[in-house]
Amino acid sequence: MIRKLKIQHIWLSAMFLLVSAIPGVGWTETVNYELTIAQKKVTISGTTAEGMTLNGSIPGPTLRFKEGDTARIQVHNRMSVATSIHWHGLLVPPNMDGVPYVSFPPIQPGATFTYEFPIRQSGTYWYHSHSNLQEQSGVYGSIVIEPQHGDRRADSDHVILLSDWTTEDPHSVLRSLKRGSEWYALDKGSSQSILGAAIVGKLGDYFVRELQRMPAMDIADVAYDYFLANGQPETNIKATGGETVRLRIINGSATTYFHLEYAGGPMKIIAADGLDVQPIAQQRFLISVAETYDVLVKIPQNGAYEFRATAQDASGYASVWLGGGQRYPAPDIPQPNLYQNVSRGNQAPIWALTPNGTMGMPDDKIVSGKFDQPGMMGMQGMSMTQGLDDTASSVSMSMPSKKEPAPDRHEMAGAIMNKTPEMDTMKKTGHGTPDMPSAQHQKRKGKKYAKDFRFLAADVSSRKDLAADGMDPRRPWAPYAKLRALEPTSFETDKPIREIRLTLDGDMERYVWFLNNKALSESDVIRIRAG
Ligand SMILES: [Cu+2]
Repeated sequence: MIRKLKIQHIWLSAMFLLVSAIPGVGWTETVNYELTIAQKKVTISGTTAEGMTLNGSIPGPTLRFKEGDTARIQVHNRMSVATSIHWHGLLVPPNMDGVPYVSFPPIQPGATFTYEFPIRQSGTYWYHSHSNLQEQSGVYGSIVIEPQHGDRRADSDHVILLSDWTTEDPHSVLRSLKRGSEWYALDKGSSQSILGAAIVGKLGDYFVRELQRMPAMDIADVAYDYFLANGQPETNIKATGGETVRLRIINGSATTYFHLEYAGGPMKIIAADGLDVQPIAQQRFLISVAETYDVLVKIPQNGAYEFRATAQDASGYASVWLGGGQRYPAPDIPQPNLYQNVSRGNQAPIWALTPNGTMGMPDDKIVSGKFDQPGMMGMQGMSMTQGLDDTASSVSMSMPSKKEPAPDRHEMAGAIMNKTPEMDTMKKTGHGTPDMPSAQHQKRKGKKYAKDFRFLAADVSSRKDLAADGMDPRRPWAPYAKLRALEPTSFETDKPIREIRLTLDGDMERYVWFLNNKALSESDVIRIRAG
């Protein structure tokens, strides 16, 4: 009898241990959502266009969960075309990832698909259609996951979902891009000419670029009608003076990078892509497509202060006013000086004309597709950082429209926070300071020059205030180099390291993209071995 009791006791303890070891078990809750995707006419600032809505609106609803919950989301397709929803950044089983033809068959017109998966993380994420160009048409929304044990860092918590909006059919946008014309550049005033280069004193850079047979540089390829925050070019968030507000900023745009700034003071970044980071204060920083940042801002005692997301090409912006009363706008961001060549110091490889030059390995190896060279790093005595740096540089040079910073070397976002000698020079040369709200504001609309036939009206040289990306602290790169994880993330040192080279390249005229000299459509899987 005693013996039996003891066994029972051990059995129960084992059960208890097992149950507490599985996160979520014991307090798991199934959270249900229904999303209906439909084709609908959408009016933004008085302009109506064909859109795709989630539960009747753009963006779709914010899906809220708590870590440990089970998500059960029914997606109804009320459109005439197949669709899908992908949960960006969520750790889900492969068949719930929502990538059509890869993880599941697309959701056919009239059909319903039920996603069900455990919520194994917390933070700010988003979801979007993974079919054709539906994301550009409006099929996206935000995901907020509370941590298991709560978070008391802010008095209130708001999502700011940024996006870009064109009244043009996205397929016609893609056709224009593939045609390689200057249509959008003329439309938004980023076209270039030899005369314009002379006006801004960059004739040298102009000729170098022409010699490289490179098309005129641009920051963004599409001219948008509007940039949106939570579906509107301008919106309000209720906030009280003295409050600390957590803004969950999501870049749900199709192609636009944004400079973010809050007129009420610096933003403290506390999380990036859903993961908590060591907090850093930033006055202005760049958010790339599909990224999320959580920031804390302090609301000043009186007034409405603008949170502004300016498209990187400075063709327009979205505004969110925090608080009420007198309005304090965020400052304008200077237009990009597209005539200025990006520094070529450590980017020499990309200017070479052979694969050998661009990829740093013999041509015959590249031709035969032997990119994967285990142990190459050791042979060349390259450090991990150098490798990363070079990769980042070649990405930024071969695709100027999607610029990634080379960590450390070009990163200048911090300069804006602490006044530097360079900023004094800037003042002397007549540039404004970043913290001075200017009286004249950029128009919110992206397109504005297409109907203006004045000589050079659409040329970069006719813009008043120009600044080069990464070289002028008023146009900083993304803050990656400054972000630090809360826990160590480096590789275990006793594991063998295998380097796989991926060279991203593109033909900007034809708008086709390459991985290791092969068109994206021809690229194969990358095989890796366990361990
Ligand atoms: Cu995504």
